[in-house]
Amino acid sequence: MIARQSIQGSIVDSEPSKHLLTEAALAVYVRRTPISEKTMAADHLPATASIEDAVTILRDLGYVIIDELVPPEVMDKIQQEVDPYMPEVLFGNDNFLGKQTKRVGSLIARSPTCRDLVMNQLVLGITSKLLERASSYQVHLTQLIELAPGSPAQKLHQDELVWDMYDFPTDYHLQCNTLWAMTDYTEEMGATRIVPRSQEAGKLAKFSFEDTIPAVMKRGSVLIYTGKVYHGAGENKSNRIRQALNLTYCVGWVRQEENQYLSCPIEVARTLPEDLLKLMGYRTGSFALGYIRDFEDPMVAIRDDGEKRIVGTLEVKNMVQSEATSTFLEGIN
Ligand SMILES: O=C(O)CCC(=O)C(=O)O
Ligand SMILES: [Fe+2]
Repeated sequence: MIARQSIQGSIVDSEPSKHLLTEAALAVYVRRTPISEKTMAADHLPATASIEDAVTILRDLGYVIIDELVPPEVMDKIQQEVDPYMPEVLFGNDNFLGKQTKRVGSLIARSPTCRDLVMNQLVLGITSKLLERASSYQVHLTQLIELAPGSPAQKLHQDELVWDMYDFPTDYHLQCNTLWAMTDYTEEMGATRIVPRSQEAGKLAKFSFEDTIPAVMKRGSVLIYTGKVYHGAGENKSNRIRQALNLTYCVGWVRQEENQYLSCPIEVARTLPEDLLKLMGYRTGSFALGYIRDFEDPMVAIRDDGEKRIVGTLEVKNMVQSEATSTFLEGIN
Protein backbone atom coordinates (compact mmCIF):
# COMPACT_ATOMS: atom_id res chain seq x y z
CA MET A 1 0.00 0.00 0.00
CA ILE A 2 1.29 3.45 -0.84
CA ALA A 3 1.50 5.77 2.14
CA ARG A 4 0.02 9.23 2.20
CA GLN A 5 2.81 11.62 1.56
CA SER A 6 3.11 15.35 1.97
CA ILE A 7 4.90 17.08 -0.87
CA GLN A 8 5.44 20.82 -0.59
CA GLY A 9 2.21 21.11 1.32
CA SER A 10 0.07 19.00 -1.04
CA ILE A 11 -1.17 15.59 0.00
CA VAL A 12 -0.93 12.68 -2.44
CA ASP A 13 -3.59 10.11 -1.69
CA SER A 14 -2.66 6.54 -0.93
CA GLU A 15 -5.37 4.74 -2.92
CA PRO A 16 -3.92 2.88 -5.92
CA SER A 17 -6.21 4.63 -8.39
CA LYS A 18 -5.19 8.03 -7.09
CA HIS A 19 -1.54 7.60 -6.28
CA LEU A 20 -0.11 9.68 -9.11
CA LEU A 21 1.15 13.15 -8.47
CA THR A 22 -0.65 15.89 -10.31
CA GLU A 23 1.31 17.63 -13.06
CA ALA A 24 1.72 20.76 -10.97
CA ALA A 25 2.69 18.87 -7.81
CA LEU A 26 5.31 16.90 -9.70
CA ALA A 27 6.81 19.99 -11.32
CA VAL A 28 7.09 21.68 -7.94
CA TYR A 29 8.38 18.51 -6.40
CA VAL A 30 11.09 17.88 -8.96
CA ARG A 31 12.31 21.48 -9.03
CA ARG A 32 12.20 22.40 -5.37
CA THR A 33 12.57 19.34 -3.23
CA PRO A 34 16.08 18.90 -1.81
CA ILE A 35 17.81 16.08 -3.67
CA SER A 36 18.05 13.87 -0.57
CA GLU A 37 14.24 13.79 -0.32
CA LYS A 38 13.57 13.22 -3.98
CA THR A 39 12.34 9.68 -3.87
CA MET A 40 8.63 9.51 -4.35
CA ALA A 41 6.51 6.93 -2.62
CA ALA A 42 4.09 7.49 -5.51
CA ASP A 43 6.42 5.83 -8.01
CA HIS A 44 6.88 2.63 -5.96
CA LEU A 45 4.55 -0.37 -6.06
CA PRO A 46 4.65 -3.56 -4.00
CA ALA A 47 5.55 -6.94 -5.53
CA THR A 48 1.83 -7.80 -5.55
CA ALA A 49 1.06 -4.88 -7.91
CA SER A 50 -1.20 -5.45 -10.89
CA ILE A 51 0.04 -5.02 -14.45
CA GLU A 52 -2.54 -2.26 -14.96
CA ASP A 53 -1.40 -0.16 -11.99
CA ALA A 54 2.24 -0.51 -12.99
CA VAL A 55 1.55 0.46 -16.61
CA THR A 56 -0.49 3.48 -15.52
CA ILE A 57 2.47 4.86 -13.58
CA LEU A 58 4.95 3.82 -16.29
CA ARG A 59 3.03 5.68 -18.98
CA ASP A 60 2.59 8.71 -16.76
CA LEU A 61 6.02 9.15 -15.16
CA GLY A 62 8.06 7.18 -17.72
CA TYR A 63 9.15 4.72 -15.01
CA VAL A 64 7.90 2.69 -12.07
CA ILE A 65 9.67 0.76 -9.31
CA ILE A 66 8.42 -2.60 -8.05
CA ASP A 67 9.82 -3.17 -4.58
CA GLU A 68 11.52 -6.46 -3.73
CA LEU A 69 10.00 -8.43 -6.60
CA VAL A 70 12.50 -11.25 -6.02
CA PRO A 71 14.22 -12.33 -2.78
CA PRO A 72 17.93 -11.54 -2.20
CA GLU A 73 18.84 -15.23 -2.71
CA VAL A 74 18.03 -14.88 -6.42
CA MET A 75 20.62 -12.11 -6.66
CA ASP A 76 23.14 -14.24 -4.70
CA LYS A 77 22.76 -17.02 -7.28
CA ILE A 78 23.15 -14.68 -10.24
CA GLN A 79 26.24 -13.20 -8.59
CA GLN A 80 27.79 -16.67 -8.27
CA GLU A 81 26.96 -17.51 -11.89
CA VAL A 82 28.43 -14.28 -13.25
CA ASP A 83 31.48 -14.07 -10.94
CA PRO A 84 33.72 -16.32 -13.10
CA TYR A 85 33.41 -13.88 -16.01
CA MET A 86 34.20 -10.72 -14.03
CA PRO A 87 38.04 -10.82 -14.06
CA GLU A 88 38.11 -10.65 -17.88
CA VAL A 89 35.62 -7.82 -18.20
CA LEU A 90 37.12 -4.43 -19.09
CA PHE A 91 35.91 -1.01 -17.97
CA GLY A 92 34.09 1.05 -20.59
CA ASN A 93 36.26 2.95 -23.06
CA ASP A 94 34.27 6.18 -23.09
CA ASN A 95 32.39 8.40 -20.68
CA PHE A 96 29.02 7.05 -21.76
CA LEU A 97 29.85 3.40 -21.06
CA GLY A 98 31.79 4.63 -18.02
CA LYS A 99 35.53 4.31 -17.53
CA GLN A 100 34.89 2.94 -14.02
CA THR A 101 31.91 0.83 -15.05
CA LYS A 102 31.91 -2.83 -16.06
CA ARG A 103 29.26 -4.33 -18.32
CA VAL A 104 28.85 -8.09 -18.48
CA GLY A 105 26.56 -9.44 -21.18
CA SER A 106 25.32 -12.78 -22.61
CA LEU A 107 23.41 -13.33 -19.39
CA ILE A 108 20.94 -15.78 -20.89
CA ALA A 109 23.83 -18.08 -21.76
CA ARG A 110 25.92 -17.39 -18.67
CA SER A 111 23.36 -17.21 -15.87
CA PRO A 112 20.55 -19.78 -15.75
CA THR A 113 18.94 -17.87 -12.86
CA CYS A 114 18.88 -14.70 -14.91
CA ARG A 115 16.61 -16.49 -17.41
CA ASP A 116 13.88 -16.44 -14.76
CA LEU A 117 14.21 -12.66 -14.44
CA VAL A 118 14.07 -12.28 -18.24
CA MET A 119 10.83 -14.31 -18.15
CA ASN A 120 9.36 -12.63 -15.05
CA GLN A 121 5.60 -12.68 -15.60
CA LEU A 122 4.88 -9.24 -14.12
CA VAL A 123 7.63 -7.62 -16.18
CA LEU A 124 6.48 -9.38 -19.37
CA GLY A 125 2.87 -8.38 -18.69
CA ILE A 126 3.91 -4.75 -18.32
CA THR A 127 6.17 -4.93 -21.41
CA SER A 128 3.46 -6.47 -23.54
CA LYS A 129 1.04 -3.66 -22.58
CA LEU A 130 3.55 -0.86 -23.14
CA LEU A 131 4.62 -2.26 -26.54
CA GLU A 132 1.09 -3.26 -27.56
CA ARG A 133 1.13 -1.38 -30.85
CA ALA A 134 3.75 -3.75 -32.28
CA SER A 135 3.00 -7.30 -33.42
CA SER A 136 5.60 -8.79 -31.10
CA TYR A 137 8.43 -7.90 -28.75
CA GLN A 138 11.79 -9.50 -28.03
CA VAL A 139 14.82 -9.39 -25.74
CA HIS A 140 16.93 -6.35 -26.58
CA LEU A 141 19.89 -6.84 -24.24
CA THR A 142 20.97 -8.53 -21.02
CA GLN A 143 23.73 -6.79 -19.07
CA LEU A 144 25.08 -6.60 -15.56
CA ILE A 145 26.14 -2.98 -14.96
CA GLU A 146 28.67 -2.55 -12.18
CA LEU A 147 29.58 0.95 -11.02
CA ALA A 148 32.87 1.04 -9.10
CA PRO A 149 33.25 3.58 -6.26
CA GLY A 150 34.11 6.94 -7.80
CA SER A 151 32.30 6.24 -11.06
CA PRO A 152 30.98 9.62 -12.33
CA ALA A 153 27.37 10.25 -13.36
CA GLN A 154 26.44 9.15 -16.88
CA LYS A 155 25.03 11.64 -19.40
CA LEU A 156 21.24 11.78 -19.24
CA HIS A 157 19.80 10.08 -22.31
CA GLN A 158 16.91 8.18 -23.85
CA ASP A 159 17.76 4.51 -24.55
CA GLU A 160 15.78 4.78 -27.79
CA LEU A 161 18.67 6.81 -29.27
CA VAL A 162 20.36 3.52 -30.15
CA TRP A 163 18.26 3.30 -33.33
CA ASP A 164 20.28 5.94 -35.10
CA MET A 165 18.68 8.77 -33.10
CA TYR A 166 15.57 8.39 -35.23
CA ASP A 167 12.80 10.69 -34.08
CA PHE A 168 10.07 8.14 -33.33
CA PRO A 169 6.57 9.43 -32.51
CA THR A 170 6.20 10.08 -28.78
CA ASP A 171 3.11 7.85 -28.63
CA TYR A 172 4.84 4.82 -30.17
CA HIS A 173 6.83 2.83 -27.62
CA LEU A 174 9.63 0.65 -28.98
CA GLN A 175 11.31 -0.32 -25.76
CA CYS A 176 10.58 -1.39 -22.20
CA ASN A 177 13.58 -1.61 -19.87
CA THR A 178 14.39 -3.00 -16.48
CA LEU A 179 17.20 -2.37 -14.05
CA TRP A 180 17.05 -5.03 -11.33
CA ALA A 181 18.88 -3.95 -8.16
CA MET A 182 21.54 -6.58 -7.52
CA THR A 183 22.90 -4.52 -4.67
CA ASP A 184 20.89 -2.01 -2.68
CA TYR A 185 20.39 1.05 -4.79
CA THR A 186 21.09 4.20 -2.75
CA GLU A 187 21.60 7.71 -4.02
CA GLU A 188 25.17 7.69 -2.67
CA MET A 189 25.96 4.46 -4.53
CA GLY A 190 24.85 5.91 -7.86
CA ALA A 191 21.21 4.82 -8.15
CA THR A 192 19.99 5.46 -11.69
CA ARG A 193 18.74 9.05 -12.02
CA ILE A 194 15.54 9.73 -13.91
CA VAL A 195 13.80 12.83 -15.20
CA PRO A 196 10.14 12.07 -14.40
CA ARG A 197 7.73 12.75 -17.25
CA SER A 198 10.49 13.53 -19.73
CA GLN A 199 9.32 10.91 -22.24
CA GLU A 200 7.78 13.45 -24.59
CA ALA A 201 10.62 15.95 -24.42
CA GLY A 202 12.14 14.85 -27.74
CA LYS A 203 15.66 14.04 -28.88
CA LEU A 204 17.18 17.48 -28.37
CA ALA A 205 15.99 18.11 -24.80
CA LYS A 206 18.58 19.10 -22.21
CA PHE A 207 18.05 18.29 -18.56
CA SER A 208 20.26 18.95 -15.57
CA PHE A 209 20.91 17.09 -12.36
CA GLU A 210 18.28 19.22 -10.59
CA ASP A 211 15.58 17.77 -12.86
CA THR A 212 16.34 14.21 -11.79
CA ILE A 213 15.37 11.90 -8.96
CA PRO A 214 17.37 8.86 -7.83
CA ALA A 215 15.62 5.49 -8.26
CA VAL A 216 16.35 4.40 -4.71
CA MET A 217 15.36 0.78 -4.07
CA LYS A 218 16.31 -2.34 -2.15
CA ARG A 219 18.16 -5.34 -3.56
CA GLY A 220 15.73 -7.54 -5.55
CA SER A 221 13.57 -4.57 -6.59
CA VAL A 222 13.21 -3.57 -10.20
CA LEU A 223 13.10 -0.20 -11.93
CA ILE A 224 11.02 -0.39 -15.11
CA TYR A 225 11.34 2.52 -17.56
CA THR A 226 10.43 3.32 -21.13
CA GLY A 227 12.91 3.83 -23.96
CA LYS A 228 11.83 7.48 -24.10
CA VAL A 229 12.41 8.68 -20.54
CA TYR A 230 15.65 10.59 -19.84
CA HIS A 231 17.86 8.82 -17.31
CA GLY A 232 21.48 7.91 -16.57
CA ALA A 233 23.62 6.13 -13.99
CA GLY A 234 24.22 8.29 -10.92
CA GLU A 235 27.64 9.14 -9.53
CA ASN A 236 28.91 6.49 -7.11
CA LYS A 237 30.12 8.59 -4.19
CA SER A 238 30.23 5.63 -1.81
CA ASN A 239 32.91 3.06 -1.16
CA ARG A 240 30.57 0.24 -2.28
CA ILE A 241 30.03 -1.27 -5.71
CA ARG A 242 26.59 -0.62 -7.27
CA GLN A 243 25.25 -3.45 -9.42
CA ALA A 244 22.15 -3.68 -11.57
CA LEU A 245 20.86 -6.13 -14.15
CA ASN A 246 19.80 -4.27 -17.24
CA LEU A 247 17.34 -6.62 -19.00
CA THR A 248 15.53 -4.85 -21.79
CA TYR A 249 12.90 -5.61 -24.43
CA CYS A 250 12.10 -4.03 -27.78
CA VAL A 251 9.51 -4.42 -30.51
CA GLY A 252 10.06 -7.31 -32.92
CA TRP A 253 10.80 -5.18 -35.98
CA VAL A 254 13.97 -3.41 -34.84
CA ARG A 255 17.51 -4.71 -34.49
CA GLN A 256 18.40 -5.96 -31.02
CA GLU A 257 21.24 -4.21 -29.19
CA GLU A 258 22.79 -7.47 -27.98
CA ASN A 259 22.90 -10.06 -30.75
CA GLN A 260 21.02 -12.92 -29.14
CA TYR A 261 21.83 -15.48 -31.86
CA LEU A 262 25.58 -15.02 -31.44
CA SER A 263 25.63 -14.22 -27.70
CA CYS A 264 24.01 -17.47 -26.77
CA PRO A 265 25.84 -20.48 -28.29
CA ILE A 266 23.50 -22.75 -30.24
CA GLU A 267 24.31 -25.70 -27.93
CA VAL A 268 22.98 -23.65 -25.00
CA ALA A 269 20.03 -22.34 -27.01
CA ARG A 270 19.01 -25.95 -27.74
CA THR A 271 18.52 -26.50 -23.99
CA LEU A 272 16.27 -23.48 -23.48
CA PRO A 273 12.47 -23.52 -23.25
CA GLU A 274 10.53 -22.49 -26.34
CA ASP A 275 9.00 -19.39 -24.69
CA LEU A 276 12.43 -17.99 -23.89
CA LEU A 277 13.74 -18.83 -27.37
CA LYS A 278 10.84 -16.98 -28.97
CA LEU A 279 11.56 -14.00 -26.74
CA MET A 280 15.21 -14.07 -27.84
CA GLY A 281 14.09 -13.77 -31.45
CA TYR A 282 13.64 -17.36 -32.63
CA ARG A 283 10.34 -16.44 -34.23
CA THR A 284 9.28 -13.99 -36.89
CA GLY A 285 9.19 -10.43 -35.58
CA SER A 286 6.28 -9.42 -37.78
CA PHE A 287 5.41 -10.68 -41.29
CA ALA A 288 8.61 -11.84 -42.89
CA LEU A 289 11.17 -10.56 -40.41
CA GLY A 290 13.78 -13.11 -39.42
CA TYR A 291 12.84 -16.16 -41.47
CA ILE A 292 15.56 -18.57 -42.64
CA ARG A 293 16.19 -20.49 -45.86
CA ASP A 294 12.91 -21.06 -47.75
CA PHE A 295 10.65 -18.88 -45.60
CA GLU A 296 11.07 -21.23 -42.62
CA ASP A 297 10.48 -20.50 -38.95
CA PRO A 298 13.88 -19.73 -37.28
CA MET A 299 12.94 -22.19 -34.53
CA VAL A 300 13.70 -25.10 -36.92
CA ALA A 301 17.39 -24.16 -36.69
CA ILE A 302 17.24 -24.86 -32.96
CA ARG A 303 15.08 -27.96 -32.98
CA ASP A 304 16.73 -29.30 -36.13
CA ASP A 305 14.32 -32.26 -36.37
CA GLY A 306 14.19 -32.25 -40.16
CA GLU A 307 10.67 -30.89 -40.24
CA LYS A 308 10.09 -27.85 -42.44
CA ARG A 309 7.77 -25.18 -41.10
CA ILE A 310 6.88 -22.35 -43.45
CA VAL A 311 6.04 -19.07 -41.79
CA GLY A 312 3.56 -16.62 -43.21
CA THR A 313 0.78 -14.33 -42.21
CA LEU A 314 -0.80 -17.10 -40.11
CA GLU A 315 1.93 -16.61 -37.50
CA VAL A 316 1.34 -12.90 -37.48
CA LYS A 317 -2.36 -13.42 -37.00
CA ASN A 318 -1.68 -15.04 -33.64
CA MET A 319 0.45 -12.21 -32.36
CA VAL A 320 -0.81 -9.16 -34.16
CA GLN A 321 -1.98 -6.27 -32.04
CA SER A 322 -1.77 -3.26 -34.30
CA GLU A 323 -4.87 -2.05 -36.13
CA ALA A 324 -3.03 -1.46 -39.43
CA THR A 325 -1.74 -5.04 -39.53
CA SER A 326 -5.15 -6.51 -38.67
CA THR A 327 -6.73 -4.56 -41.51
CA PHE A 328 -4.03 -5.69 -43.93
CA LEU A 329 -4.49 -9.33 -42.91
CA GLU A 330 -8.19 -9.31 -43.70
CA GLY A 331 -8.84 -11.72 -46.54
CA ILE A 332 -5.25 -12.98 -46.77
CA ASN A 333 -5.65 -16.21 -44.81
O1 LIG B 1 23.53 1.94 -14.81
C1 LIG B 1 22.59 2.72 -14.81
O2 LIG B 1 22.11 3.20 -13.78
C2 LIG B 1 21.94 3.15 -16.11
C3 LIG B 1 22.74 2.76 -17.33
C4 LIG B 1 22.12 3.24 -18.58
O3 LIG B 1 21.15 3.93 -18.60
C5 LIG B 1 22.70 2.85 -19.87
O4 LIG B 1 23.83 2.37 -19.92
O5 LIG B 1 22.01 3.05 -20.91
FE1 LIG C 1 20.25 4.08 -20.52
